[in-house]
Amino acid sequence: MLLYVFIGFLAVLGGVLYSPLNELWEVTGVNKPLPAQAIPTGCTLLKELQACEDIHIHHSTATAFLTCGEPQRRLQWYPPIQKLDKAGAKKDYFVKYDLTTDTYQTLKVLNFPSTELSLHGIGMRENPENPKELILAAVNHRTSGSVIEIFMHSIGSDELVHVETVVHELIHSPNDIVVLSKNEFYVTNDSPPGLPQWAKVVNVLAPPYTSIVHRSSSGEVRTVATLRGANGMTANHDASLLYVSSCGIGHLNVYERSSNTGALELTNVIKTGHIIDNPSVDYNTGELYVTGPTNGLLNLKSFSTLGVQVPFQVSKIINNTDSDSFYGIRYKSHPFISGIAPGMATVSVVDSKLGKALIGGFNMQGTFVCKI
Ligand SMILES: *[C@@H]1O[C@H](CO)[C@@H](O)[C@H](O)[C@H]1NC(C)=O
Ligand SMILES: CC(=O)N[C@H]1CO[C@H](CO)[C@@H](O)[C@@H]1O
Repeated sequence: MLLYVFIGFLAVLGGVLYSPLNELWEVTGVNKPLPAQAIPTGCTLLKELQACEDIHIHHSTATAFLTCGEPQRRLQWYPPIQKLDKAGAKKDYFVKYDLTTDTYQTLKVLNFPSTELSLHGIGMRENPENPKELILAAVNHRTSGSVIEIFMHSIGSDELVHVETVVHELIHSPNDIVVLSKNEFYVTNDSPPGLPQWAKVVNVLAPPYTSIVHRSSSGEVRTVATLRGANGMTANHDASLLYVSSCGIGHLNVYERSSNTGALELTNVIKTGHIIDNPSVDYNTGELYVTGPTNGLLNLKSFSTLGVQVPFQVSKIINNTDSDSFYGIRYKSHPFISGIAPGMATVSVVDSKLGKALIGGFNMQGTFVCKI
């Protein structure tokens, strides 16, 4: 009898959990075949640019900005995945990459008061007060706590000038940034506050306890949304929409933004079927690209072993013009580039006018440069 009750209980539980578990199973990718080609067609691996976690393109000057470091130090210090050996927390660096000539240089960082620069997500926007300047905001995981660093860059120069370090209790586990002006930005927290270390491992499955925080132009900081597994984030060209990934379940959430109050309203959820990270927009077309590993287990292995080959996929998200748009399906997600990377691919950026793409990853031993 007890057995039947137990089986009945399991059946009910299975029914309730079927949909979320099925989604989870899909994103683990253990049942998916490996990509046919390791290095994707049209791509080369640029070995010099390593551990480049986040990339943004300034389309009008065909320049990409990357945050790079050393993959072996990511095994030591990287708070988002519980790597807490402070010996690994040194100086990452910023690179600017010219997409027309395929040349790059490391940017000099001026006025920077700290010796620690452990970079993660970056946000970039033209300065609304001076279009010859770019504002670059970066997550810095200092050993004394994570902060947001704001820099200014004169277009054409090889310098980043530090202007502010933002420390706030609501910005406790920052992941990615959308910057709007020298003062105003959004940031995702990829963990709830005060979560014990052991619990962070299951965080991706947890209820919607992660958040998006807004800092207004007057400096007021508040939480404007909570969601599951908040991670990479980007905005459309006029920042009327924010795209935020729920990493472990492969969803890209679309929020409408009020430019007056900074409030966000969830208007759409796009399902990609693989783990997704740092989304990016090709501002030539408005189309979106999301990148992530298609094998969750190999991916996890790459967090503790250098150079694990991890299959990945870049998906392209476009406006749905098929007949099912009638049923309210506004977006469609398609595979765009797939292959195997030396580490976890976390971001891709595309300039369709130049026919170029860059694919980086926080522990990748190189960056893919692709002709598309
Ligand atoms: C969808 O179309 C609108 C209007 O043309 C455009 O602004 C937007 O960027 C497009 N979105 C995507 C994901 O392609
Ligand atoms: C900027 C950003 O969103 N980075 C994420 C990209 O992917 C890695 C791997 O999951 C995350 O740890 C980062 O948070």
